[in-house]
Amino acid sequence: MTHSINYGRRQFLQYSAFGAAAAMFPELLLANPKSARSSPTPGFKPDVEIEFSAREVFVPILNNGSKTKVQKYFAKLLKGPENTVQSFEDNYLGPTLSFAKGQKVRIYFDNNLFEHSIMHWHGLHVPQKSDGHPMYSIEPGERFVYEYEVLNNAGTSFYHSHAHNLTGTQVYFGLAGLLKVTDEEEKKLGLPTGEYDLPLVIQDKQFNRNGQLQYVRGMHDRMMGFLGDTILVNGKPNAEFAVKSRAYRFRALNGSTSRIYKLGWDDGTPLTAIGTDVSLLEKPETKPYVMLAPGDRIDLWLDFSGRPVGSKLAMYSLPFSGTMPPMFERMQRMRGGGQGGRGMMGGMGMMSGGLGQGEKFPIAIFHVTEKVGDSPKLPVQLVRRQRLTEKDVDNADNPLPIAISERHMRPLVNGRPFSLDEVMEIEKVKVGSIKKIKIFHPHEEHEMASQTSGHDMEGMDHGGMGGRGGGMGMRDEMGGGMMGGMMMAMAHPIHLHGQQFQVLSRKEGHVDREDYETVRHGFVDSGLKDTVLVMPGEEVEIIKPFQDFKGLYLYHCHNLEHEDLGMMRNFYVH
Ligand SMILES: [Cu+2]
Repeated sequence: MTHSINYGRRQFLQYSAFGAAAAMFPELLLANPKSARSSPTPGFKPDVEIEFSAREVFVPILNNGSKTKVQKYFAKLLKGPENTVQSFEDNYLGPTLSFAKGQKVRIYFDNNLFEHSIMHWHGLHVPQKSDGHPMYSIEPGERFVYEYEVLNNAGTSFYHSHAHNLTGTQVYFGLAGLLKVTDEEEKKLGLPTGEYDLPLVIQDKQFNRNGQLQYVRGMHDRMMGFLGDTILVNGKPNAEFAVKSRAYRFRALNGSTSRIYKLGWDDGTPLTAIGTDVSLLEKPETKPYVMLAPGDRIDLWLDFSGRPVGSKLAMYSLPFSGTMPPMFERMQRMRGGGQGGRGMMGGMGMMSGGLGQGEKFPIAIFHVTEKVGDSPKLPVQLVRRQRLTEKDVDNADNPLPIAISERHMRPLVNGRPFSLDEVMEIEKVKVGSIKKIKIFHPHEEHEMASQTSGHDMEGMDHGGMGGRGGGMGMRDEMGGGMMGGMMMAMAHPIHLHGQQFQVLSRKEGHVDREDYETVRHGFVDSGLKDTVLVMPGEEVEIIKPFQDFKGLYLYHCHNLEHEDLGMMRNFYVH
């Protein structure tokens, strides 16, 4: 028993003691949420107006003549600068949007799917009604109108489906696209633009023999997360970029539902990050590799200056371990791994694909095809940010909890499953405040169950797993649904809607030292973020402002299978 475990448990009991029974907020449930926004606000004068629709189409993804059924966002620019919408033919990815800070944006979303849907602006700080909360999911044939001012600084965000219970499915089948924000501060830096500013949207898919997408096949896939065996970059397999001998900005987005990437060059050359999630960094950071969890973005400065024409560099997802339960990782190794490989476990239908979490595989090849004389220089200083400290928060000694636990094979946050409009005391936040939030894993669940039964914390009735390695035997993995504790032994990318946060501290959990060493140097925690990867047992403290807007803002696991299982809650900003 380590100090950190005791600490986590004590904290959790403390929270549950003052946590009142979950309360419903009828005033939040609008008389009819679906009609919340079906027409534009007369007083809102947009600089940019875009008509979005989502529908099923067939596009060529694999280079074998087949076409794959996908769900795709289409966009038509009604008003605004011409470069606002960049669409892709023959691709399932939604158009890349380019917004400028200060622009007022109105978006019409027409749902032409055969199921409900709603769009979420991941990373943007927007009013609650325009955030794409699943309570606003609209039915086929319906329209939703978003209106917001771009408050964000320059950075890389994205947009994707946040449909109630269908987020993972719809994102997997294609409903996502990149969103860039520019501002004056960024323009002065002379960073690469135009053809030298490229997306690197990374996703893993599973295709059947007919070239059709396959998604989760059962509870195991949902719990452990879906892993496809085909890696797509910008919607295509076997990605290769023809580049000139100069510097580029690549905006890497992990658009996978569950796969974590560890980006690095095959030859050991370090990587330089200039931005994370929603914002540029204060200074470039050079890392041996960078970790990219589902929902994360990292802006990379890739400099091919001095590389001879004809040279090729391979970017890989490098091997790592410790993000999955040890038994799961052992089975992956037993299976033999390798892209497309299917061993014992694959044959038993235990794994979603032939490519395990943390295995090494290529992401993209960069082929230097042209020599050019000049290249922009990497700025020493990027942007100036006022870093928030514990002095800025009003709850330094009493952080808001985000506790990761599970019950009956369902992952939970703060002990409760998702509910569209339910808020606990600990989830109420005064608008304008700046809060410290602690993301952690409570332990000794059975004890907590006895002490919190009848209160608002569920999910503590899986006895004695103690997380990673503690009594997790073959029986848990293999024996008919006895997978209790597995969620606690997994890494979870925790995403908070609304305003961006900064990471204050990480306290290592119970991941083996050797395993943690395979990921440790890849966290870029210095920038403003909206998603943070929390390793098993790890305690991550963040500082998040809740300014400008009232209403319900989600916080959830961005492992989208977990999200759809209900690993999501609301903060009520009031
Ligand atoms: Cu999760």
